[in-house]
Amino acid sequence: MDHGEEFKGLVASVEAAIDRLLPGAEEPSARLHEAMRYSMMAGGKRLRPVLVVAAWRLFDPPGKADPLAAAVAVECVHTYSLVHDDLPCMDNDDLRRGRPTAHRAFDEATALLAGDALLTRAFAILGEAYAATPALAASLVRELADAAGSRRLIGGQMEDLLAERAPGAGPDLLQFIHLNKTAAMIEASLAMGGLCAGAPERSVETLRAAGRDLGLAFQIVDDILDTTSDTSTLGKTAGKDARAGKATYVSVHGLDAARRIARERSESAVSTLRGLPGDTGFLRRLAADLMARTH
Ligand code: GRG
Repeated sequence: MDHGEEFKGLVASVEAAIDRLLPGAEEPSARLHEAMRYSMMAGGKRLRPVLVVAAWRLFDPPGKADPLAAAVAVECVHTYSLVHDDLPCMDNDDLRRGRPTAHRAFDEATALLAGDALLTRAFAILGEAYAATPALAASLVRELADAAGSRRLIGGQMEDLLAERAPGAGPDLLQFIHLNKTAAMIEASLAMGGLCAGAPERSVETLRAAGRDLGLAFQIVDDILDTTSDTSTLGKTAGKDARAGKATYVSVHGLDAARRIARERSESAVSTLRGLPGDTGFLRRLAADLMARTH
């Protein structure tokens, strides 16, 4: 099957599961549920949930668990982080996924609560969907909580905000920020797919390692696109990083070196993926597509 069609098919099954697993827009509090759905159904590339399902497909033990609930949980946490990141106290952005940000479409308090509720719903989904396999439920909760917690996603975001207030970040701090703010959730997505499939721990570790490289490449590409692309193509405000004096791979290393480092990370992810069983072609194509965005 054509790679693009395969990606679209996975996105469609993820989006149907999102619709199924989120509270209905009319359920009280209707305004809160409407805001959660507004941000979750706004489109977006759905990279992380697709990674969950793509990793899960690599392994074939009998009776493996359905990965869609885990995929939705990852997308809930990712979307909460975007909603909060866009708030006036953080990045103060008006546009996300090609639409007004949640606090512009609703109001600041509603956006804050919708983000909180998406984060909480993620863990409720894992508890509900994997109740029949408690060990799996526990390992999924742990994987996602570690990736989203103070040592990873939130810690990366904290250091990112601090670096903005005190410019001059060097390569080590930049790497810390990107490994945690971005790569952690991509690592967790691949690992959670492996966990749902009952993959052996060494394969889950290989998935995390590939996710780390893919996540770094993804963030470097995001930094590059912020300087080379435009707002309507990105669906979010372009050129913001430079205006905010942000530490990015482009500001710290320059555009050419940023492109080279992204390519190296993507190639490293591809070679790590080759160490896994099953057909890793789809995941390797995803890594290649990611790099194609910078040309
Ligand atoms: C508020 C705890 C907290 C964290 C925020 C996600 C994030 C951390 C900040 C957003 C800004 C940013 C550039 C983050 C890096 C990760 C990234 C590139 C997110 C955007 O992911 P995409 O491009 O978005 O996959 P879509 O909309 O396609 O899902």
